[in-house]
Amino acid sequence: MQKILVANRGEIALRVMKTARSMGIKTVAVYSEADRTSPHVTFADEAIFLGPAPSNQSYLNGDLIIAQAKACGVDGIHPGYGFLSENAAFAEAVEAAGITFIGPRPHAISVMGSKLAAKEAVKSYDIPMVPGIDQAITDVALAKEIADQIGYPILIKASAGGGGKGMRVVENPEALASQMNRAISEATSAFGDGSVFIEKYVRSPRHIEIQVLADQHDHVLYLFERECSIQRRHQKVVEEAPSVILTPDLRKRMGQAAVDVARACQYVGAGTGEFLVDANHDFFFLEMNTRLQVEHPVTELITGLDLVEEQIRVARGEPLRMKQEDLQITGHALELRVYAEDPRNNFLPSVGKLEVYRPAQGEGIRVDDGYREGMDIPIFYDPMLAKLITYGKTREAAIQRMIEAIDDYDIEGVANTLSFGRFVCTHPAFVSGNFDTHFVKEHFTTDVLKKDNEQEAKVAALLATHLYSKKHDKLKLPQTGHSEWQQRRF
Ligand code: MV4
Repeated sequence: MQKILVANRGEIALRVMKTARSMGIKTVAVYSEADRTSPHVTFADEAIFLGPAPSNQSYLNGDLIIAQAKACGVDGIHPGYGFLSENAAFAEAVEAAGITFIGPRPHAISVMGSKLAAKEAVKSYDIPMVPGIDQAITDVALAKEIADQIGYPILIKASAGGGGKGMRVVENPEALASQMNRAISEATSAFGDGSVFIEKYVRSPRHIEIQVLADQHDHVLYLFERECSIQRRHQKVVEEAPSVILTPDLRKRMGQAAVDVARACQYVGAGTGEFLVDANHDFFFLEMNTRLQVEHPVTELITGLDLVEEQIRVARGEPLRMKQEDLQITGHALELRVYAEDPRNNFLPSVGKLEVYRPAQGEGIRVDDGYREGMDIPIFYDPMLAKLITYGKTREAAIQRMIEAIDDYDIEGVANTLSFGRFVCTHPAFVSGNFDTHFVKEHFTTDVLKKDNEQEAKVAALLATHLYSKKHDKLKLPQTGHSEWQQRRF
């Protein structure tokens, strides 16, 4: 593979190109009107203009991207995450154009893109799943029967859903009919597919995902877990590896389950099995993400692997160079997603100019970002500004580094979630490791940041007074009537 086009923007496009370059592979960027001056464009060996800022006229235009890739002699396309990364038709069209899609086969993408198809595919393996049905259901009477068997509370989910869209908790039989009808109409309008199914609702789960890596020669490895329970409305905020709740035995069982999921769809490349873990430490497979995930760096830091390099090697047909026994967890890594959103104002997206932008740096700190000081943050895309990743020998050390890095990070001009990240990393429940997917809802109010603000304002006022009086002393003229300045000069 001589030349790779990255069909993405921002931090992930840059991150993929850095590895490609380190492997001696030429890089091609694509960009929209809004991204003309972006680092991913200036970094690349070649850059192709796609069109206007809106994604459907640029980064989602698969046909245009493939045509341009062919025209400039690209032999691999890396889709990053989001955009076309989990689009089976795109992966298919890339292959049909004689270009290698750096990711799984279209079959795996489409099977795992449907939750019901995914359940069907893993049926013959012994993978723990939440009690529920694996068929779409529209009949309320039948749903009532099934719900009675499963036992309340139940959860209605959309088969085509993602990010919690179309999910509804039903606490009792009386609420079932109306919730089902709402879920069906929501799924129809959001995904064009009204298929819903029913599961037992796990009340306070932790969200643990397992990274897998598979080659084209039937080898599948698990690269341990990421703890992703710290979310706000299905948007991840802090991720970490390893998880405090996994014992070596549970890690092995979940790892094996994720490997089986990958085998069930003939997976190739880097993928992620999503699981819920309940208070009894029972785990349930939910779904598989068939892309490189935003939070992959924490896995890289604890395993020492470069996941993009592994993706490229596997796509070239190379067998994996390591065995499961060769892999181990070293240290602890945290990732904070820094969003251009205002945590003091209900996380309202904040656009504008990055007047000041100085990322934290230092030992044990990695920043994956795609913006520079002076740039405008476009409104058209995901609001993530940067990923602040810290590493330490222990969880405590990684958390301490994160707090220091947050304090070192300088962003002005655009409201951002650094302060929210600080709130999480200093919260006793997070520090103790005793939290679940309800952490943000349970512990965060805007007031906690306002208190932080008040505290900072007090410190600033004290400091200002102190500096003022110090300066004042110095400026006092000596009794002689000659200032120090005069004495030195004459
Ligand atoms: C669940 C669940 C409880 N019980 N399924 C949300 C997104 C989707 N990927 C799966 N989700 C959930 N599925 C059952 N049977 C709770 C969630 C859930 C959740 C999962 C992971 C991380 C954060 C979450 C927040 C709320 C609900």
